Amino acid sequence: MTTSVHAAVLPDVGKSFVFEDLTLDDIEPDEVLVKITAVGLCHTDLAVQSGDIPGAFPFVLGHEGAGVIEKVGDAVTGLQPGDAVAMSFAACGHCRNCLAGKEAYCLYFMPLNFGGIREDGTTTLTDSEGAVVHGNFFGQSSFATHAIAAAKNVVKLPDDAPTEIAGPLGCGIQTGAGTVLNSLDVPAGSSIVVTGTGAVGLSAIMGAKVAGATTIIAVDIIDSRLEFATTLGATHTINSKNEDVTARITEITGGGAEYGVDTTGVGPVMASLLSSVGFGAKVAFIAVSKPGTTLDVGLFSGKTIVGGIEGDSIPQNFIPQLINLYKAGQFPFDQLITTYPFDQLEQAIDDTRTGTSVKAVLVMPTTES
Ligand code: CXF
Ligand code: ZN
Repeated sequence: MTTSVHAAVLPDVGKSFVFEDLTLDDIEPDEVLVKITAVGLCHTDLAVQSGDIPGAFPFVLGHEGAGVIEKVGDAVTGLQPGDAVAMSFAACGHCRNCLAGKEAYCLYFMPLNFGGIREDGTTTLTDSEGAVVHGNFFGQSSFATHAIAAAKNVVKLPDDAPTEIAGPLGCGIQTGAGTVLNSLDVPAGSSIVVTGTGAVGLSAIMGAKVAGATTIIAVDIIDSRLEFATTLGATHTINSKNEDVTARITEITGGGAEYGVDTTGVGPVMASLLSSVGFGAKVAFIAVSKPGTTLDVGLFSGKTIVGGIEGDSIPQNFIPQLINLYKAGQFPFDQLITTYPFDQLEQAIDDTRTGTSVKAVLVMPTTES
């Protein structure tokens, strides 16, 4: 049976979202139908809108969805209608990287998450004229009242989890925290620099505090964000508009930090991070850079650079861990979130671009299903 959904459709690159009623296909045996409760807005949605990452148009974006399962396919085990879930990225599950437990590096990550089609090439959405609208963005397309996802790409939430704000755990928040806790595996007592204090950077800072890093340096150009970073665990802040980043970090750490995370994707910021870490340091670049961005690597001998995806997370393991840390008061990700009604998507985008909101979450209207 198909489902009528209300969705925000991106007609093409550079256009605004248009709200439309669409028809969502029936699920396949390995899929679930999720009634979306709320969905986070991630900079990757905006990168597709601006054309910095290619997409398939018209396209329903949204990839930080959380909600309640309405229907499960015949082959699905371990999930049932009524389960609260967060949705995460799509991975094929059978390529060499997936088989090695590295699903964030699925060889088919880009087509599965940005291609607008299921793995078997079919599409899931049509408009009122019967024309194809691309869905399956990050295996979900959750800027809509319902979404289809492969069962393996959803994470069952504990009964007392905050479903309304859980969606961003599936992308931005796991990316920041996971980069520190999984990709870099930062040890207690170490020093780390995080450039950019958006949702991903602040999640990296919270992750660094959880890891027990004792020198956590936040770099940004907005003083209010740096102050916020301090409340979440940053021990030092640097406004790179006013201060020499490398000189300050060298002074604070006595010769260069041990770990670095760039969440800006801006060439000169990444270069300053590279020159601010010492020999033996490990640096993760995790933002989407604008096409044409160049990086002056300087003298990076003795340093390791990784281009991480999704914080090397295995969402089914990592998201429940983050929720446990949240419940223990050690990972207050709720403080990053500003909620908006779904129909205020454009306002949420404006506030995200201007920095008024750190992590916008769009809450779906409550209706009988
Ligand atoms: C994305 C960024 C672009 C590459 C794949 C992962 N992260 C999430 O928004
Ligand atoms: Zn994202």
